[in-house]
Amino acid sequence: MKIDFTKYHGLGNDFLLIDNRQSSTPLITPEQAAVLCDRHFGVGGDGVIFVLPGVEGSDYTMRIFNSDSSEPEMCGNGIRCFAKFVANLDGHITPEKIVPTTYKIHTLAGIIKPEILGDGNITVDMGKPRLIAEEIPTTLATGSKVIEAPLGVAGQSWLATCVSMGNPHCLVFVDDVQKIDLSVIGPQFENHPVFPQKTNVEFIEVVAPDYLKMRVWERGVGTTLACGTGACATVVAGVLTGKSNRSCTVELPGGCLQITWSEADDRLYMKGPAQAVFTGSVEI
Ligand code: ZDP
Repeated sequence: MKIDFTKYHGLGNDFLLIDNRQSSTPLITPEQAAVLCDRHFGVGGDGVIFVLPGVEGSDYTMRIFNSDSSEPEMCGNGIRCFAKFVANLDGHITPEKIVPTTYKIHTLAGIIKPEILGDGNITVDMGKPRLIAEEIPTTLATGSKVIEAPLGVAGQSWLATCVSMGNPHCLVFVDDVQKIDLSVIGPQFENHPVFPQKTNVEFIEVVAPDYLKMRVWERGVGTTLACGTGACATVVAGVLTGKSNRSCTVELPGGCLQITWSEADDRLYMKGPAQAVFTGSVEI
C-alpha cells in the first residue's frame, strides 16, 4: 500500500501528516507509524498525525501515534501543524495568500481550537488544565493538586508539579536545565509507578517571571526539540508555584512559544509557528 504524507515541524517537533478524510479509521496501524517514524529505517518523525472526518459538530478529528506506537490524547505542536495542513487542503493557504481561519478540532482531550493568523503563526485555544491528582493521573496525592511534591527518581529527591493538558505532565524546576541528563533521568520519570499512564517530564529554569527555559522528555517518544502541551503545562506550574507570570515566553531547544494562562476563562492560549518541510509517498 502506498501512503502519501506531508512532513511538518513545529519548532523542530516533527510529524508526518496524513490526509485521512475519507475514513474514520487511520490508514496505517500504530506499528506501521512507528516504522515510518524511525529516523534510520523510515522517514523520521516524532509522531504520525491523521486528519479524520469531524464528529459532534467539529470540522475535523485529529489522532496521533507517538513514535513508539502509543496514542496520546493531545499534541500541542502537532495541532499547529494539523491546522496548517488542513488549511492547505481547504485552499485557505496557497502560495499567494493565507486566509485567517479558525478550526474546531475533535481530539481525545476534547475540542481544541487553532486559529491561523495572517502572518502564518497559529494561536491555539488549548482548553483548561486539569490539576487534581486523579485527573493527571498520578498517585502522588489523592483529591488534591500536586504542587512541588517530593519524588525520588534516580537516587535524587525532586519537587514534582503535575498538570494535565489532556495528556500528563510532570514539571520540575531546576537551577540549570543544561545540567539535566535527560536521556538517563527522563525515562525514569516517564515510567515511574506514581504515573499509571506514564508521563511527559519537563525541566524548567526560570530566567525571568515572563521567560522560562524548558527541556522535555516526551512519553512514548524521548527527547524532542519542543512540546506544545508541555509548554502550556510549564506556565501553569510556574503560576501554581509563584515562580512565573500568567503570560510567558517558553524557550525550548527548537525555539520559543508564547503561552498565556487566561485568568478570565482559565484556558491556555499557545502561539507559535508550524512549517511544512516536504511531501512524499512511501510503500508500506
Ligand atoms: O503525551 C504524549 O504521549 C506526547 N508524546 C504527545 C505529544 C506531545 C507534544 N510534543 C506536544 O507538542 O504537545 C507533541
